[in-house]
Formats: sequence, C-alpha cells, structure tokens
Amino acid sequence: MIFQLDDLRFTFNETLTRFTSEVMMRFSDDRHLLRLSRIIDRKWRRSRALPGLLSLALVTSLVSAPTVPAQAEVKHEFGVEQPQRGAAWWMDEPTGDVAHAIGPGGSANPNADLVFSGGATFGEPGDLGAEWDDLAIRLNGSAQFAEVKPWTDAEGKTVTLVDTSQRFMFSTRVRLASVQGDHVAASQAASDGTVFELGWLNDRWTFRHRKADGTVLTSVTRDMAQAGDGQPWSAHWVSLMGGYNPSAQEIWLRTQAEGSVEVCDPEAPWLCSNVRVMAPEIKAATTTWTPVPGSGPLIVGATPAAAGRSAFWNGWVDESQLWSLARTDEAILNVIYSERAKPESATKTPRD
Ligand SMILES: [Ca+2]
Repeated sequence: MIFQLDDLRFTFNETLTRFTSEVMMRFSDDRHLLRLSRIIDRKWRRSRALPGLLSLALVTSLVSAPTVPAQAEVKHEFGVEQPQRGAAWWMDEPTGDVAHAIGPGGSANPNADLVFSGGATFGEPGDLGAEWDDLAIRLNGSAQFAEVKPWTDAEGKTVTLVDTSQRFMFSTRVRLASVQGDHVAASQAASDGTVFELGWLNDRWTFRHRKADGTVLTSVTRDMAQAGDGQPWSAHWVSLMGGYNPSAQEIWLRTQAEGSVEVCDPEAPWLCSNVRVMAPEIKAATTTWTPVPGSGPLIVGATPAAAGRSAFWNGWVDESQLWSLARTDEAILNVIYSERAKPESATKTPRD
C-alpha cells in the first residue's frame, strides 16, 4: 500500500524550543487517513539564522501507522523563507574608529561601515562580558556618535542604509552610563524631514517617529522606569528592536534584558518569587508615517538636529542589526535575540 503525505505541519512555541508536529497521510485506498501528532521538545537542531533562510532539521519517529513499520524513522528537512538581514555590526574591533558591517550574504559591506566621530572608546567589555571576547564601544554622551553615510550605487543613485519607505527593524544592545536626559541609540531621517529614533527618551526605552522640529508623531515605550530588580537601567544591558511596518501602518518596539532576582515579601519573608530584569515585550502603535525614502545618514549614538546632532548616547553600544522584519515575525525576533544571549555551554557561539 502506498501512502502519500497530505500535510506536514509544525507549530512552534515562542522560543522555538518546543513544537507540535502533525503529519497527515493518505493511503492509496483513499479511505484511510492517518494523523500523527507529537509534541517535540528540543529534539531538533536549529541552525544559525542564515541570510534568507531559517533552516531546520528534525527527526521524528512515526508510530502506530498500520502499514509503516513501528518506529520507522523519518527525517524531514525544511526551510522557512525569511527576510534578509540588511547589515550587522558586532562592534568587536579593539581599536580605531570604524565598526565594520556585514552585509546580507555574511560578507563585508564597507558601504554600511559605521564611522565614529569625536574619539569614541573602542574595546570596552561587550554585553556578553569580557570573558567571551565580546567588545563594545563607549560613547561619552556629549559629542561622540557614528554614521553610515549615504552612498552612490552603480546606477548613480544615492542610497541610504535604511529605506524608510519599506518595512525595517533596527536591533541593538545598549547600556546607559546615566539615565539622566535623552539618549538616542539609533536614528535616521526620511526625505520628508521626519526622523525615527530608538533609545532612552523621556525616562523610558522608546521607539518613536518625530518631525524635524521635534514634535513627536508616534511613540512606543517600554513602561519600566527602572529594571525589574530595582536597579537603574545603567546596571544592565538591554536589547532594543524598533521597527516600522508601512503595510500595517505601525511602529513597534521589542525590549528584553537578561537576569532575574529573588524578591521576598517584607511582610511575609517566606513568600519569594523570581523577578526578571526585563521580560520580553513587543508593543506597537498606529502611525500615520508616510512611507518616503530615507535621507541622510543612519546615526548611531545621536539624532539629527538643526545645528548638527543632539541627544548623544551616554554609555555603551554593542551588536546592532538591520532587518526587514515586522513585529509579527516574533519567532525570528526571538531567534535574533537568543543568538546573543549568553550561551549555556562553555563554547562561545560562533558568529558569521
Ligand atoms: Ca560586540
């Protein structure tokens, strides 16, 4: 008897550590339909998110099929198309003033290199800590920032790194040295003079869209004035992902930080619970942002102002990435985040 695969369905949980596999098979007599369903927990290998493809491989055992030998092992390999990464900066250069960019294919992309001004300090411990050879860049909050200036393509057209007429997501790992004042981690203007800004604004982690004169058009914030352990945000590295989706007419912000602390009830000290520094959260707001192309440089560590730059970042910046993703690509956002969470094993996760 021949059977043909009718449907193969995988339903993943948020962190991609567990999924339900459902297999529907139709037998050649056309009367028997077999449905197999299993919950699989960490029995699959997740490859690194390769540019353009999130590839997965798994092995499932089919049991109790009438015409299939029990415990027959079937290997499925499949790929899920995903948008490409536009650029990434690991900021692991020990010295100098350039954070080199990796392009969509994983190779160097000098057009997207971040060039720092004002004597930023390279070679500081990164978000993974010095023991992982991870380095970050320290900005002083008064004059230092970096830019990816527009370049000219082969057809003579000016190209900005972030095309603000399209869906985009800018991801960065940051740590403040001071929570006083406004600090922009990343920004870029659009050709209508409006600006997107990701950073620490009005005492909150924020992704917003504003006019050239500073009027805020749309803003999304993480409503945590301090970390879940009661410390100021200068005590922790934070992951910020800010995005724009023209088809959904929204801007969105994903925030998360590692760590937790045990907090006990002062009235009943035997009642304790673990409080996370910052559990992941995605928030969105409807925007009337007109999708127009980008204009001027992508700026890391400041925002464009009439006279030059303002809201300088005071603290550290580390791994940053630009992707064409929406907040609904949550599973992929989680993969991007967890790639930089401290590995459990002693081996450092290799990077592109
Ligand atoms: Ca780094």
